Amino acid sequence: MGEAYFQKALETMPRRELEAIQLKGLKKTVRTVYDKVPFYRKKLKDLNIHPDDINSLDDLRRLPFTVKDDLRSNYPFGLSAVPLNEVAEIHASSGTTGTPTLGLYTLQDLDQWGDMMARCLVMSGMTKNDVFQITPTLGMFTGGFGFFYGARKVGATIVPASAGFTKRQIQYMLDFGTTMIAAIVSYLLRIAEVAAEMGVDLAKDTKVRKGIVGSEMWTPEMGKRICQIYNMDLYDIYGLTELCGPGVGNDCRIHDGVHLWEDHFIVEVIDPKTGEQLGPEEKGELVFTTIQKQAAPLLRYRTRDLSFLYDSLVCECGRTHRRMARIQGRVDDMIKVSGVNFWPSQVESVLMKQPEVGTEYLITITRRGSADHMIIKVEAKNKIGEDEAKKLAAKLSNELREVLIFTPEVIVVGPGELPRVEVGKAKRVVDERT
Ligand code: DLL
Repeated sequence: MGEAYFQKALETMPRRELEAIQLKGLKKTVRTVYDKVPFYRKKLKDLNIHPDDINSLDDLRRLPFTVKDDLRSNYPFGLSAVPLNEVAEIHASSGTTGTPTLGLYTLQDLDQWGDMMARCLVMSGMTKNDVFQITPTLGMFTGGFGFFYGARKVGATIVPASAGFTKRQIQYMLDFGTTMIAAIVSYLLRIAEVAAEMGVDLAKDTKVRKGIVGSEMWTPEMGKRICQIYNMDLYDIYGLTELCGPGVGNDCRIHDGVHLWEDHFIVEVIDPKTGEQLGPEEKGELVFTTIQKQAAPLLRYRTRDLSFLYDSLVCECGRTHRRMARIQGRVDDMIKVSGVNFWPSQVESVLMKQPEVGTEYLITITRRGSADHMIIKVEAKNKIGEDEAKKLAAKLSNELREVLIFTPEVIVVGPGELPRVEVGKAKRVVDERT
């Protein structure tokens, strides 16, 4: 059987055609926001840019950035380009503090979101024959609905379980014969624990063989563990509320980078400090310009997410849309301890390589006197004695020093001792210095 696509012509279109779509969409978007969104009109006028000045994709560089605070200060509808009676649905970011950032959609936006999601799901192996369990919340969070709209288009059997009630989730999997599951990454670990308590072996007793996950950073090492527990293939789906929700991109069966839907977004990578555009393979902050959205188009939206674009424009799967490396962290996640900068993903990679270690960890940064101090609490995979725990902690501390350059304090605790998250994203870093 050949490669399956949801929209073959669009997913495999020659780059030249793709770029023509991008230029047309860019011109239209700049024209729309200039005419309809006072915030952008002012910004463009201040920079002396008129929509007629956009003649090539290179002109993108001249456009102003949009940042999260612009969305907050224009909350709720200040950046909308359509009247409220054309907004068909509203979603909000999952953050628990501050003004939420919104996702606004016209009916056409919803339809296109469904298409992008369907492309991602088919890319992750979904067919009409799948029983698809959606474990992210179906509510203000974009996760649940995104998967729902996509799966509807593919025609799979949907189990819209939504978040939480883990025992019940597992029962649904068994009763309905779930074959594919969507989740926030850390929730698959929670399911695995509860399944073990219930005496359910996910690999043997369920039919779940495909997973599609995102919404938080995860390392390949963590992915490997999840695949083993479930005996499944795991796909990485990327997205954010401001752009549409999940479905901005997805990795294909080759599992080498996330294809970004370039007929809907123009992607750039910039140096987060200077705002300068970076080249392929250079790591920096992802910036997206929407080129099809009606309700809330965005120019050069700074995501704070860190990654790099692949140089190569060809992929064995036949898709021509550019790939990015999996998300490596967020600009704001970078932690500075005793003058050394690092990302939590570096810690996760080291921990998950150790077979004696479980999947839960918590990084706490405090001050001891005037110095920074980092404590990493990590669960052992199996019950562990005091001496053994100390030995393992010393080993981990040594391994971590190799990547962090300083020596963190490591405390190994027993399985199940660290707090769990049932609904929403895991919190793995606590900075007590601020
Ligand atoms: O988390 C949308 C989503 C739902 C994506 C379900 C995938 C699956 P927000 O709550 O607005 O939207 O959070 C967006 O989550 O800027 C990234 O920092 C992070 N993120 C999303 N997908 C991934 C991923 C949803 N695959 C923020 N890998 C983004 C790493 C991800 N981080």
